[in-house]
Amino acid sequence: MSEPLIRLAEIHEHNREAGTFWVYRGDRVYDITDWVPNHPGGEVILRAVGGSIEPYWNIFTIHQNQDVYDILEQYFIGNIDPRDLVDGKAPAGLVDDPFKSDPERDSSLMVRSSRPCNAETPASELGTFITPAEKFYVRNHLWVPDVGDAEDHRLTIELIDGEEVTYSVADLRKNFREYNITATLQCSGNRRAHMTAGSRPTNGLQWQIGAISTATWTGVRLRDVLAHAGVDLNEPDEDIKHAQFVGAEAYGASISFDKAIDRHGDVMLVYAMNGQALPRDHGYPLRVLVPGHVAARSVKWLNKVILSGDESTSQWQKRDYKCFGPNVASHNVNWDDAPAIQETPVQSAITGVRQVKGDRLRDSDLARVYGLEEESVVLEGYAFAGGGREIIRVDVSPDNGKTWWQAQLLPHDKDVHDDNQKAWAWKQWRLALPTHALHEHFCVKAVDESYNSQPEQFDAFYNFRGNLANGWHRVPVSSRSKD
Ligand code: HEM
Ligand SMILES: Nc1nc2c(c(=O)[nH]1)N[C@H]1C(S)=C(S)[C@@H](COP(=O)(O)O)O[C@H]1N2
Ligand SMILES: [Mo]
Repeated sequence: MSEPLIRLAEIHEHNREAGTFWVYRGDRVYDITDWVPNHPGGEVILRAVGGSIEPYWNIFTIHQNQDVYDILEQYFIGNIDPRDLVDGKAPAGLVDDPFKSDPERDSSLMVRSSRPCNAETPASELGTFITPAEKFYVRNHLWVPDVGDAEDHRLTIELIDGEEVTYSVADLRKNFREYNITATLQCSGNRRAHMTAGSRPTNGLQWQIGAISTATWTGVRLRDVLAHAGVDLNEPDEDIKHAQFVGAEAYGASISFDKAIDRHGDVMLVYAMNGQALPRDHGYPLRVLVPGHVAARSVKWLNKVILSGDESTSQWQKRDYKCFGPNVASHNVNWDDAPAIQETPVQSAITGVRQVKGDRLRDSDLARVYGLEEESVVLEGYAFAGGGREIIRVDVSPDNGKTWWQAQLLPHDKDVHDDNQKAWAWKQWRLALPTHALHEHFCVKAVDESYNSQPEQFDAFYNFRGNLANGWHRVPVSSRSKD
């Protein structure tokens, strides 16, 4: 054997106190020092250094995947000395399960990884304007922290001079005006599976169309709380450039200070969702809501807001949630070359395709709206743009892009925006087409009020993390269900 043999005692020395970090899996040893700053799961990886990664990967099941094994192999440095093996293996050990107090989830959610929980809203629920809280997609990087009594939970605001002001959730409720904002949250990985299928493999959870949902959120405005804590909103200290948010489990992210205090930005500290207390998965007892921005900035289980000259230093601000050119890969990326994703581009998807005929067609308002008499196909879906930009049009093609129809944008059950409020929520759309128009693939693309739209293909927009996958959504004509 040409690989060096390494004693377990030597591996143990390369622990989190050391400058270089080693781990083992089976009888193979890896020096992962260079990987640590690139790890999508952040610094929690340091828990395993100096020992076996297996008990951690049994818990963080997201790693039980060939792409992850391939990354690990790049750092191979040798085998464990057989003198330290029992039945050809080194001991894996036991670790405490950090997910043991995670909540129960609705069984209809489509689970992409169970520990941490990442689960998408089923297509059947994407066709309604407000997503029921228990069907709202869940995107957790780590475990759900157990924060105890909601009203006692504390939020600390750290001002630019280092001074801290603390509020309980009860203080927030009592001292500030309450607002309701209906807003869509979309994960930057929504539709990543389509980028993979339409172009090349991407790292990350392979979400379909359901890493997006909409709720009515209740809470107070961050700008009001900052003003109370001592920030001069009219002439703020020029050194303040960012508002950083820290979650109770270790997650963190930031937004620009301008967005944080924008009178029309509607950044909120929310404690209720669809009229009920926030569910634990969605940030109980307090989360930030940053409407119009990628959902990664809406930090859950909020502990702290830090006003700063700098962005959050977290993994999820600095090393992830960025898009690079199609030629850039995980081995040659310079993370500092791109800004963190904040506002998001136009997105749309087809959530249902039904065939309607006979009495059902005559009884529906489709016949009246579209003048349809013969057998028809009804398509439904959503369209959404970041930055509060309104969706002005949804174009649907029944023949892979040769001919186009405009979908009907559905009115919402209640009027969600007042005159000054931006378009923070998605639009539901519907279109009925005569069956003779169908050919191979339906496609959809939406257009926002700035006339931004979506790319036709994925190749030219490929990025190795599969973020912001918004190529035209295509579904085979044959996928229609009979009504
Ligand atoms: C050398 C060892 C490791 C490698 C190569 C590795 C690799 C990766 C990769 C590629 C992902 C992204 C997966 C995806 O998004 O599909 C990931 C995520 C993650 N890893 Fe690791 N990992 C390692 C060790 C660990 C350890 C020991 C822990 C915990 C103690 C850990 C915790 C996590 C967590 C929590 C995530 C989720 C991040 C997210 O949801 O975005 N990892 N890891
Ligand atoms: N504290 C904390 N906040 C977080 C996350 C997290 O893992 N921890 N995930 C972020 C990401 S990437 C997304 S897409 C949204 C998901 O919110 P949801 O689970 O309520 O749908 O929360 C964001 N806020
Ligand atoms: Mo996300």
